[in-house]
Amino acid sequence: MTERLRNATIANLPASIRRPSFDRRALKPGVVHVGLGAFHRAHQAPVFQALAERGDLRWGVVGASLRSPAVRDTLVPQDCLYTLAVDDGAERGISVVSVIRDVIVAPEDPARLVEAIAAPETGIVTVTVTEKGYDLPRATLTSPKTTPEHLAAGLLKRRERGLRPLTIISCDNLAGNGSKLRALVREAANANDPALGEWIEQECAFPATMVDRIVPATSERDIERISAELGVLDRATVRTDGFWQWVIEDRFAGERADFESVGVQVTKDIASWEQAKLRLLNGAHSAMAYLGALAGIETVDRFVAEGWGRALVELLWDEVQPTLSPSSEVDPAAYRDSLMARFRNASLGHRLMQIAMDGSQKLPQRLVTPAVELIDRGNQPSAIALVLAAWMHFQSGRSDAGEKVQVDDPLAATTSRLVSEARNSTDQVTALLGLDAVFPRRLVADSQFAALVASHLDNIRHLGARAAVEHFVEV
Ligand code: CS2
Repeated sequence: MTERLRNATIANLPASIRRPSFDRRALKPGVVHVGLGAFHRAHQAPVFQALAERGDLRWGVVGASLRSPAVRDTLVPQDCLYTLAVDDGAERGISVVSVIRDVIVAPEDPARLVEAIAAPETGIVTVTVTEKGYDLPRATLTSPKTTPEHLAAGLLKRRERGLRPLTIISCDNLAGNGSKLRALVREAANANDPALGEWIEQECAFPATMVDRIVPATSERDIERISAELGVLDRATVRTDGFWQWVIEDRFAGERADFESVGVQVTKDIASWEQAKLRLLNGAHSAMAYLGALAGIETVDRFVAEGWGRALVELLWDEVQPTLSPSSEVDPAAYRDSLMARFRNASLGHRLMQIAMDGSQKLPQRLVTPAVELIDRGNQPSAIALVLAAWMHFQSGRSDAGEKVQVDDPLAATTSRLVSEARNSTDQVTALLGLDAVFPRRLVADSQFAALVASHLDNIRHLGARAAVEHFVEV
């Protein structure tokens, strides 16, 4: 199939495919999005699409990639159109998303991204650059490389031109994502001009957010299957689960979208949502990723289809739930039920190796902080200790069956060296708990906790991950 999904081919799509109801040409570029991956295309872009469908045409998206030209090379030949295939296990629906107007590849042309941020029509910047994208600024604002540098350079131009400030919304799975991004942007700005830093602090808004949608990486098979249904080739298609949630802290600068009208929650109590999501959903995901990868299980649904797998997730949740701050908005029991139903969705095929990526960046906010909080209250977090032991064993790059597993992590070279130098489980745990970027000193200093992790690691080594979990869930 060579004909691509394009403006000119939309009209020929089968009737079952949902098409946009608004005129794209009237769409204004009100949003700049940094990090134009599948998650954005399945999460924030459909929200701006829904606003346009309701007649608010201010929020067309200019997307930017800070890494490779791949996304531009996929989207631009199809007029920035793509399909979203929603599959909640029972029902499937495919719709065309047409809200992206243009794609910028920042490393090729950083000035274009800066200009987009500084454009008068821009009112909102959204950011999905993953946990490791929150780099300290290193370059100057005249040759920006990182996200905070691009943002500070764009804001500098806005201030010089007397334009309105922006609302900059971090949509990454970090605790306090808004204030983290604000601190980095301020740092980049201050290095240039402290008055710019002050303007950003006073005028711009960096709301914290909780974002949730499960988005498996698109495979060649998905592209073939969905294109066959469309009758045209869509190389940018994204598959996702039926559930989605976006909760934004009520903190905006200037004009803002009527987010509530399309199902986004705007709240003063963002911390409770963020905590519940990171610790229950993402925490369980990471647990399944390392234990599952060692046990030779490929997907989330296969993991919870095992009695021991489901029991482990429930025990982990029992352990973590008391660390959640009481909230009138989040009901942990109902939340757990809905998560388990999503995990069981077998039609998504959400691969555990996708989740296993970047563990050193993900574990702190998902499981390490709750572990420290539990220890501070006098409890030993034994389920978390088991997951950390699995992560530590996974760093050797071998599954229990001796197969190679890919450790895709910025710290992979270091962890692999530490693992190969360790003489036994205790050594290995001490060495890895010593990684400042992942574990606070408080944890390595706790000899009881280190011993607990080491005993789990011994079990995993000698029995394998599956039997180690079976042993754990029975006691
Ligand atoms: C996952 C998340 O890959 C991962 O680390 O835990 O991407 C998860 O699927 C999303 O946060 C769900 O909202």
